[in-house]
Amino acid sequence: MITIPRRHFLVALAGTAGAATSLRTLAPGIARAQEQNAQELPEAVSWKDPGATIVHSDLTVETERDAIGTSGITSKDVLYLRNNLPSPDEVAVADRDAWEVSVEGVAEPRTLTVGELKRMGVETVATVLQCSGNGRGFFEHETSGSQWRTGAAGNLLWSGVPVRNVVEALGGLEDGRNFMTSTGGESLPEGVDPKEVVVERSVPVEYAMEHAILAWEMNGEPVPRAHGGPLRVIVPGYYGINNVKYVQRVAFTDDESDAAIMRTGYRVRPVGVDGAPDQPSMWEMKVKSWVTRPLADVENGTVLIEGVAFGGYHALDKVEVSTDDGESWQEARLLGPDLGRFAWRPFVLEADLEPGTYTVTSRATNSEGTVQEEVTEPNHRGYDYSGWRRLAVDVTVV
Ligand SMILES: Nc1nc2c(c(=O)[nH]1)N[C@H]1C(S)=C(S)[C@@H](COP(=O)(O)O)O[C@H]1N2
Ligand SMILES: [Mo]
Repeated sequence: MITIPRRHFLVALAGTAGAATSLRTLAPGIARAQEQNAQELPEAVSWKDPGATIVHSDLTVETERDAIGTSGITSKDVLYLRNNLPSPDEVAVADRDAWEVSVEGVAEPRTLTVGELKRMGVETVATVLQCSGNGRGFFEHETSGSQWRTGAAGNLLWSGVPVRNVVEALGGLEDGRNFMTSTGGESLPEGVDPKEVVVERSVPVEYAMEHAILAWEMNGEPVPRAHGGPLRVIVPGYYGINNVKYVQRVAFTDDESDAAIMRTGYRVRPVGVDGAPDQPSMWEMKVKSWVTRPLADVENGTVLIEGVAFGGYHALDKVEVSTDDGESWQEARLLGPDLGRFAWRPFVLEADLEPGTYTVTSRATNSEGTVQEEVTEPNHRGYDYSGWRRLAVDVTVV
């Protein structure tokens, strides 16, 4: 049996999925994965582009690596989907302005409609939305959960009211409120302890007061139901899970939520160790980048090597590209407008390449001077693989 190094397998997979390659020419594992990818888009997101997405399950859809373009904003048609539970049904979001959210832990706690929130102020922010498990498929240890490669991330424009405006309108925070705890509006399965299944996340209150918004618009349209409409919490710079969709309760609390998804879930810990509240929570994102194109063979001459880069919690400073597996690096050119600290930036390096095979990768640096890691140490749940070595792609120039 021929063993393909895992990275090459993944690259081959990314490059062939969606293409009309004969299944017979592929290794059995790749063919199997391709058959899985041929699964139809779930009904809730049937409007997405089937050629640009990989369906992992009814609740999880990934963006194809080369479907991220160079314009900087991710279209909803290709954006990944990650649901823990089915979204509230259509009826619940039919009248968007009537959707209600209860606000607690303020001087005058109240239930507000989206219509009322829209009169409290508006702000627009561009953010990377990235699942904690993005890159899980690059870890070598066995991990449960979707084996995402690069496609559980997008860069979106969100409009909504700053959390601070809402707090001010309701008389300010009560004393001792250390966290903003947001609860998703899904109906929970019966016969299960709600604390075990509810999507409820806490983030530090000072950060929420500075940066979080309650968003009703995404990329110039009402937030699609599958992506959290009518109302979604956006915590720029924080991992996807903190961006609670169809939010029905925003509570300023003394302590972090005791829901499983906060208490033991999304905790970074060594392989084999159980989740516990004293381990780091998946809050601030790391500096990261990856090459998106080319993934298939290219003609020799000038080759445009494209990708995306972001600073995570901090702003992006620069991104470099290597065509020799990390031996040497050249600074890439950032494309388009700078959409701020929390956005990603497409990049390009115009490389003159002779025929041959090149191991191409990228490495970003944030405004604090932190350089994207070469290798991500294993963690139990396989969170955020960001190591540039395994994110590399092999490009054949003919
Ligand atoms: N209410 C609710 N919010 C949620 C989730 C969910 O299942 N329910 N999933 C979280 C996770 S794990 C991620 S990565 C992002 C995914 O957002 P998207 O489906 O819009 O891409 O939403 C987060 N917010
Ligand atoms: Mo996620």
